[in-house]
Amino acid sequence: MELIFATNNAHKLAEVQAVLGNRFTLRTPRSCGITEEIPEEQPTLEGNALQKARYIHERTGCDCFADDTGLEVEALDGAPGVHSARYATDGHDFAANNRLLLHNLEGVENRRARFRTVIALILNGEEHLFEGVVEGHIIDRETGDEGFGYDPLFVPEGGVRTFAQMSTEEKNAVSHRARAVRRLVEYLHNLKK
Ligand code: ITT
Repeated sequence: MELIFATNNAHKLAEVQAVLGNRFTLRTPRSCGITEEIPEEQPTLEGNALQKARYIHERTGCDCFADDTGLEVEALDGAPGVHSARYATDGHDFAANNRLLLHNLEGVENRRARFRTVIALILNGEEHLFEGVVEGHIIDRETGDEGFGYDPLFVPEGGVRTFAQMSTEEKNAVSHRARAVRRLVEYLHNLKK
């Protein structure tokens, strides 16, 4: 089965392709001639995931899905949340975002946080949402070189290493995104039965 994954984030693409294996062929917006940044202007992850998927569907007519993800920190009332990409600056400046997060958590004892992914699928013109969550905590300095975004600061529940100290396979065993993708796959498999 072929699906367009409405993302410009190469890290996400690699993670999702690793969960899907060779049962699904993922196409990128770029491979369909869509090179501009896909708009995400909604106040919720659900709204943004739908906006991104609709943007691609309207332009291609193809089955597609999008992922919107936020890091929700308990002591910061759920921030950066839907603003995770643009927490510190207008762009996707991972280092600046991480610095600001550490600054805002200085002296804060409660380090609990979670990643939440919402996937919006448009299949035969119908919209479906899937969610994946991983609980964990924020450590006090960046650790590890793998992954992207807030990975060097996030340790999933029950572990001692950050996502940035894990291989894609290890991150996918517990991550928010992999959980949402597995729900998507389960849905698609059940359709075929
Ligand atoms: P697309 O919209 O093109 O898919 P994006 O990078 O803008 O890519 P999101 O809006 O979903 O993706 O993600 C917002 C930010 O949250 C992202 O820029 C990262 O800083 C962070 N983020 C998302 N998923 C993450 C993950 O698995 N690990 C660490 N940080 C993540």
